[in-house]
Amino acid sequence: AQASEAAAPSTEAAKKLVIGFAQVGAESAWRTAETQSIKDEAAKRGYDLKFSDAQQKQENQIKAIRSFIQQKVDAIVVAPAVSSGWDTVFKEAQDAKIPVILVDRGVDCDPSLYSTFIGSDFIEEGKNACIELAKAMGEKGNIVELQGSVGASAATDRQKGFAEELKNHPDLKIIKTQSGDFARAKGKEVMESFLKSDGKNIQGVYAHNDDMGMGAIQAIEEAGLKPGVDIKIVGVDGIKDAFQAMVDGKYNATVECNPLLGPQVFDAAETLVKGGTVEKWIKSQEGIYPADKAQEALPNRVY
Ligand code: GYE
Repeated sequence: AQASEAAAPSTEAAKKLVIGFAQVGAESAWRTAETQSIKDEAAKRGYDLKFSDAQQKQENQIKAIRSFIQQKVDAIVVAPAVSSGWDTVFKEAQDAKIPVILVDRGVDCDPSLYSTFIGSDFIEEGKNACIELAKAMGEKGNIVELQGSVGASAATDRQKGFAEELKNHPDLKIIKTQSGDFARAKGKEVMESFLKSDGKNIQGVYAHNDDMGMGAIQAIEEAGLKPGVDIKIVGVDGIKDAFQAMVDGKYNATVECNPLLGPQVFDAAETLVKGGTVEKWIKSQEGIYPADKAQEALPNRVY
């Protein structure tokens, strides 16, 4: 008995973790970078990563989580497509004693049903986006908003933060707002419809992510206007394409949101599997990049 007791800790330490990751999909360059970060880090640590792509559907994520529970994984990582509707399945994970780690988007369920949220302060990002857009627009004019996926915390809170900050800018106004689903093609489509109905009245675009901002650039150019000049554009994420567009004079600022969360996610998983506790919100550190900082920053961008 003594020998096996002595051996237990090292066996435990050497045990390779089995982790289930219920990803949302692949709608943006940001999300592709996040998936890569998590896969790379899992490989580096020798984990067995069970990866599921939900194609933007919460029901697929719930199915994936149930299958992870059945397979008795050590921990479940979820990037929640939407913020509501998680109580039942998270309770099932809890009953099976499997920790649930939320990555990049939040939920509105009972907080005791998950271990931690690892990600950004979207309200702060929305406020910063507003400050940057106000500067680019000279504190004056009409804004159209390209919202992220309906019901996603990243969209709800980016909208909220921007709207709060907007109160400090009396000559700026949002005249249209619609979801472009965090995707480039959809962002372009929505921007086209905004230009059709309000063309000459639009001085600014607030895109909840850079991919939709890139779509807006295309729509504005096709309408014979100059993006970044005739119509100012600010987005969130900090993808390489946004930096290139700023260098090209077509984009005015990006508010960074860090997708490279693999190391933090698995540090938390290891602690939780060992029975330890982690912060309820492990917040990302991120920068703000107006166009005049783009040239210098571009070579160092990794996503
Ligand atoms: O900003 C966007 C994406 O949830 C923070 O989702 C994430 C957002 C990110 O597809 O590009």
